[in-house]
Amino acid sequence: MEFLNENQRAFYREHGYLVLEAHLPQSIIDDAQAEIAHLSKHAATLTQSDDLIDVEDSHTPEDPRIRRIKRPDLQSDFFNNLMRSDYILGPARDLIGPNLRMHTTKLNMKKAEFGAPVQWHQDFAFYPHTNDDVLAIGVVFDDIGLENGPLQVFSGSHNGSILDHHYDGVFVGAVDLEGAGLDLNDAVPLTGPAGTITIHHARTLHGSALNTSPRDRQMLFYEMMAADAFPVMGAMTKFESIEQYDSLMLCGETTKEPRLTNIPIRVPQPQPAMAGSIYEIQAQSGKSGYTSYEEERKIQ
Ligand SMILES: O=C(O)CCC(=O)C(=O)O
Repeated sequence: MEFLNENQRAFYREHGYLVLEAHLPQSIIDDAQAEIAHLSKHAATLTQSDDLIDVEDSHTPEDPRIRRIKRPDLQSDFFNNLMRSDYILGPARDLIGPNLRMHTTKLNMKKAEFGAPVQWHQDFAFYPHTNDDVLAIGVVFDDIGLENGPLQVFSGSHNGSILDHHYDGVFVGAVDLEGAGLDLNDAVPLTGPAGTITIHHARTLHGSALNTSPRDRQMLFYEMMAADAFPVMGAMTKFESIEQYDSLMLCGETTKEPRLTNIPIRVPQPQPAMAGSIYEIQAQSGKSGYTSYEEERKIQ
């Protein structure tokens, strides 16, 4: 093992998530903040989302409001190098083996006062694969507490079914907690100081609230899988050709022999009219939405 001890691996297997507090040094956090400020400048030229940046509904060029920086690995050598570093790949290899392929990357900004919620969902509902050695590593660039929209997870949900993410017969990427018989108060908030990383299994049910606090919550997600996990037809994974797919290898060896395991899947079809970012897809849901963490849980 490179980073994780057996207890941490067992915790991930049992609960479907893991938090490594203060995993990154301060120098990386400082450089990341500077890089985010640099990439954010583009928003002042936008009236609507484009290929680089997803903006909040209340965004204007005069008062730029960024919801997400898309594909930071493509926009920034810094974030590309961080993804390929042992800080990120070490724990991933300890959990799902030496051969890793990237799925995608995104930097969810969740800015102070207005940062958008992400409705409850399982990543595997968006991209079912032939096996579930699929995970997301969240890199925390601000201190995250209960007030600024922490990622929340349902412990052990990775061992259950893929829940209904449809509304009116269309895939909307969101789960109705009540309908699924789940109690919000059972969700675990993943908090920690800047430099913390979170790891969640692709079948783990998760979401995060609106950030009404005066503190930003900037969190980058590196999503990846074992190289022998292949997308199921109808998944929202980009698969243009085997060459393109192999260009996503992060480390180890690729394969042309997908590993099939006995896991539940659902296909995210039919797709909604607007199949852009998760925010746009979930906006088409009539399912009950998030307010702030405090309002949700009726706490002060
Ligand atoms: O930003 C968050 O808190 C959740 C992100 C997430 O689950 C997603 O973007 O798919």
